[in-house]
Formats: sequence, structure tokens, C-alpha cells
Amino acid sequence: MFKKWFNKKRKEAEQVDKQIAEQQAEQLAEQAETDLQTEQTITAESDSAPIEAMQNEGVTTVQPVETDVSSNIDQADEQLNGAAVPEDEAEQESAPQKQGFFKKLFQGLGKTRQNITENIDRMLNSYDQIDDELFEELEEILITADVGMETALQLVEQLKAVLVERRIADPNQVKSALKDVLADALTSEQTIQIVPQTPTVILVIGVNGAGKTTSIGKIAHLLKGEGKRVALAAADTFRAAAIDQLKVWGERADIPVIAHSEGADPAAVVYDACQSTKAKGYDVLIVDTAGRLHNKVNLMNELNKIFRIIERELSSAHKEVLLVLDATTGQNALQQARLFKETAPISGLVITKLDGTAKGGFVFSIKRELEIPVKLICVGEKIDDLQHFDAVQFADALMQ
Ligand SMILES: Nc1nc2c(ncn2[C@@H]2O[C@H](COP(=O)(O)OP(=O)(O)O)[C@@H](O)[C@H]2O)c(=O)[nH]1
Ligand SMILES: [Mg+2]
Repeated sequence: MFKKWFNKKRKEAEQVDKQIAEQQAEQLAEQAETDLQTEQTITAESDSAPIEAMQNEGVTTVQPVETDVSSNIDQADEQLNGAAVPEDEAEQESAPQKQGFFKKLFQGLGKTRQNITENIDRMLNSYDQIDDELFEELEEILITADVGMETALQLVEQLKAVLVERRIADPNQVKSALKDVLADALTSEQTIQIVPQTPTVILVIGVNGAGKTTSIGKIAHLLKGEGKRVALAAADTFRAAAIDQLKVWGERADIPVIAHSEGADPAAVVYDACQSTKAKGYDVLIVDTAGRLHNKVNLMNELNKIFRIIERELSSAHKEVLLVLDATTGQNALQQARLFKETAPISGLVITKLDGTAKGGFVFSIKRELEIPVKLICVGEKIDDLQHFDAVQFADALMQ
């Protein structure tokens, strides 16, 4: 099933890696030349700083999407103990009584809501009729909240249509119409269920630090709460800390973790996990992976190998490939998603760290540009801070 897809995509990826290598070589050559010139011109006492700055610049252009957050993994203990999410007390007081995950979502989206909704409220209050200027201001507010230019324009066009349809002429009624437009924009025709049947294998991919391992712990807890028997596979064997981190989450959620040691072949871990799933009859197997996007071909080969094992060992299982995106990176996450879309057949998105950003608006452009449904969202570091995505609930929490 994945074989054809991979072969085609791998050829394309090889081409891209070749281009990147050529680009790198070119840049190195250019840099060497610049360094030489710089060395010749700068004085001895101020030598290293400008060269380092230029070198750093070179690295970021070649690898725009790779984020190194090894320090995050060192903080694993802290997060696992459930570091408290700062709450906006003033907002809590004014908020109506809310229950369960909606309350978390409402609090988590506080910064984005402030960025979008408070500005919209202020803007709408200053108008006594709906005109072009109002729409232009609305577009600007949406763009500022990282909704993305084209998506903002499209949303405003849709809003105009709804206003005409509902014969709305009062600026006070614009907000509720906009809420419906936003919910509609996030509603997917594709199924957003991650476990439509059992067994299901969920492969979790994404760059380092996006929130893969912690999300897996939370997904496992969520599915267990729904009565599923879940197991985890520690196929990010790149660092020992990543394996340990998954094991700790497994302990917390009381879920078995299949792991080998650091440096082991990820495919071998997945093979064992598949055997275990068959033998013990688990409903869901969730596979953690390493997020090394800097070499597309390597990443694809690794994922392809894992896929082949899953296809062979659990051929009748439903396969889900979830891409984890860090909301705090806003529009950059979109760029990352485009690259990952080339390395694996992604079936859904997990948006993490919505609690830490005012850029939550990027969720709208991701859905529109990638045509991949958002399936799960995460608004904190605690085990129950992740939930299935609900477009209406999301728009509600955003536009209160
Ligand atoms: N505030 C907040 N932090 C999160 C969220 N999801 C993940 N994190 C943090 O992001 C960091 C990286 O997460 P991790 O799962 O190790 O990322 P991985 O490298 O993709 O596996 C950790 O410190 C997590 O606690 C979230 O929804 N909110
Ligand atoms: Mg990890």
C-alpha cells in the first residue's frame, strides 16, 4: 500500500537532498570566500564574532526547519510531574463556568483569543455599519494572529457570504457569524477518528521538540480512558533520554512500552512491538519516532522500513500517521508540515502547545493549505491536556 507512494516520493526526495547538498556546497564555497575576505579585513582583536555570525546564518538557511531542543528532553521529569500551566486569573473570573476539556481549551487558547477576539470586539464596537473598512480591519486582525494572508482573505470572503445569506447588517452580529465561519473552516470531510477499528497502529512523526513523545503519553491515556488496550513502541532510538522519557509516560499511564536500547534499529523495535500486539491482543499500538528532518532520504528510508514491517506483521490493522506540530512556531509549522508531507502519507495532525502562543490562528491556514485534518489538540503538559479535535468547540473557545 505504501510501497508505490514511497518509491515515487523517495525519488523526489533524493532529488531534493541532492539540491540541498549542492546548495550547501555552494554556500560553503561562498562562505569560505567571505571568511577569507573577512579575515583579510578585520583586525585581530575582533576576529571570531562576525565569522561565527555568518556561519550561523549559513546553517539556518540550509536547515530552516530543524529545531534542536535536546534541553527539552532533559526537562522530562519536570513535565511528567505535571508542571502547572499558568492560568490567567483575570480571564478565569470573567469566564462563564466551563467544564472539563472545554475549560482547559478555553484557558489554553487565552493568548490567541486575546490576539484575535479582543481585537475583533474592539474593532466591531467602533463601527455602526458593516462596510469595506470593517472587512479590511478584520483581515488585518486575522493576519496578525498568524492565520496567514490567503486564509484570512478567504475567511473574510466566506463571512461576507454568510452575512448576505443571513441578512445581517448590524456589526454586533458579525462575531457570531464569524464564529460559524471559523468552525466551518476547521470542519473536515475526512474522518478525524484516530482509532476507527482495532487493531490500529499510530505512527507519530514530527521534528524534535514538537511534542511527539509527551503527546503519545497523553494519547495513550486518552484512548485507555475510552476502554482501549494500548501499547507503545519506543522507535526513537536516537537518544537514550527519548526511550526513558517514553517509559516514564508508559508508567504514568500504566501502559506497556516496547523498547530496545539506544542506537538500536527502530524497525526492530517496531517488529517486536507488532509481535507483542498480536500476542497480547492490544487494540492500539503507538509508535514514537525520531524527528530528523535534515536528511529527507534517511528519514524516508527509516519510516519506509517501519511501514513495511507494520504492513507485513499487522496487515489488517488500520494505519494512522500523525504529524505533530508545535503551535508556538506559527506559520513555520506550516512549512514543516509541507516538508513532512513529502516524507510520509500523513493522515492527521496533532497541534501542541496551543497554550503557549498567541499564534493559534495558524491552525486555520494549516487545514486549508495542507488538506490534512487536525485530529488532536494539546493545551498543556499534563496527562489530560490533550483531546480529540472538535472544530465547533475550538471556534467556541476562541470566540467567546
Ligand atoms: N505548554 C505545553 N508544552 C508542551 C505541550 N506539548 C508538549 N510540550 C512540551 O514540549 C517539550 C517537547 O516535548 P517532547 O514530547 O519531548 O517532544 P518530541 O521531541 O517531539 O518528542 C516538552 O517540554 C513538553 O512538555 C503543550 O501542549 N503545551
Ligand atoms: Mg521525543
